[in-house]
Amino acid sequence: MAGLKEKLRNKIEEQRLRTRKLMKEYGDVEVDKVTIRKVLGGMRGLKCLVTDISYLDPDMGIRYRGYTLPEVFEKLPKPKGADMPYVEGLFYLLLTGEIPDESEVTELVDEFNKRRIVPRYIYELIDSFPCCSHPMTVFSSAVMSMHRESFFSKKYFAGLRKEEYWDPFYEDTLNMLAKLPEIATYTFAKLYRDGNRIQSNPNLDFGADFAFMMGKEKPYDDVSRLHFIIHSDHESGNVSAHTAHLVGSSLSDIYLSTSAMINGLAGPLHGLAAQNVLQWLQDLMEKMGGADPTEAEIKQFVWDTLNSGQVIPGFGHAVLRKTDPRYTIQRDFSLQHMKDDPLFKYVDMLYKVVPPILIEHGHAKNPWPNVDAQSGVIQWHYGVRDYDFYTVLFGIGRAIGISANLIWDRALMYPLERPKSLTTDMLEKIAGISK
Ligand code: CMX
Repeated sequence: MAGLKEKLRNKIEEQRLRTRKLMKEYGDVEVDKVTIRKVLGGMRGLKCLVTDISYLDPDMGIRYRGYTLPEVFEKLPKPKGADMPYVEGLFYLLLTGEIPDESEVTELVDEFNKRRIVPRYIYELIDSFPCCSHPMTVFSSAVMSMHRESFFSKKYFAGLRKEEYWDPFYEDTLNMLAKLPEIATYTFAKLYRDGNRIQSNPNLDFGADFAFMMGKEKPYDDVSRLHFIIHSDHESGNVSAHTAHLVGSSLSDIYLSTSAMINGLAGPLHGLAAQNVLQWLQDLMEKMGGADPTEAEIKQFVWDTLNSGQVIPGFGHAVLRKTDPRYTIQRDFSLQHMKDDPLFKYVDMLYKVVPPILIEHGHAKNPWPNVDAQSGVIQWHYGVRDYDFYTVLFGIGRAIGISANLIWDRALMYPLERPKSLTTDMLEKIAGISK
């Protein structure tokens, strides 16, 4: 993979000059104002992170390296006969900012295939988990246990110049990403299919191999590519990406950082929402006894959820203020491939019914659907009905984005993250509250 690595090396040199200049000559320029609301409010919106891999526009949604999602899907090369692009091509784009050509993407597909063999102890580790373990726990542990494979860690302790950190980090990253489809599908097989696994096929690309190991026919290969691509990155402030960045800043390797990212993703306000959407939709279906609900019945169900103090899963977002384009892309796919699916019909009705209710409810800043409102329903349609597994699928995608980010973090030699905390007394004093 000399081509990609050399390209990256040149880009790193250029980028280092830019960050060095900013730090040296403009280090004291103010970027944002820190208010008590931001300190107590989960740092919502505080501009204090940097990444060039993706940017989340509140109205337009995510852009990868400046490209909107529809542009990404249009421009990236696709495998023969596929409607969705290579996942490997997306990784190339995130890493370099360039759309790869056919030969560049094929080279990366080959590179991933060379590195895909999963060490035996990973299978044994997965086998050793007690039944009813959540797949995210298993997935996170399996990834973390590969820390022993890290070239970066070994080289660091042998003495490595800071300027060269990114090189072994890059090698670790390719080694890890190439193994994720097999680790995830073995976790699936172990937890839900009595350990009956299908071995990977070295002639397939990332998305097709994942579908193959899940035992799924077409178009599940495209479903997988679509899913991994739209979940890969959402700039740096979300819990999973930020966790990876934070843990990586202590020079933990890619395995430890990715495992931490997976743990952050496993929370119900983040990646677990796709699973919650499914549970919630099925409660609704059960209530309807299989009959098609009227709009009034759906409205009542939404209000009942809100009045019981719960959030409507799959709606709202910390940054977005319009319908998530990741939702729209999945909706378009569903309209093309599964428009008569009963659950999809529910999702479509909710798309019309929920936003006005959330506006009337008056709490959520964004009443529109997010990525999770739709993703689980597609998986359900294609027979992946063990919905605890949905967040693992999100995790594979997110690993691709955070990997590109972490390689760049190390390349630009970003320091240990260490914000300062205050006490409540101090905040009251700053506010001028006298006791
Ligand atoms: N249903 C009901 N209430 C909601 C809501 C929803 N879908 N979304 C937000 N709210 C409420 C919040 O709970 C909060 O209530 P309080 O003021 O009573 O505490 C209020 O609206 C303001 O919240 P916000 O600023 O609009 O949203 P946050 O940035 O705090 O939270 C998110 C964002 C996604 C956690 C929230 O919208 C939510 O809980 N949505 C449902 C879960 C979900 O779909 N998560 C997936 C997110 C996608 C991703 O992981 O990328």
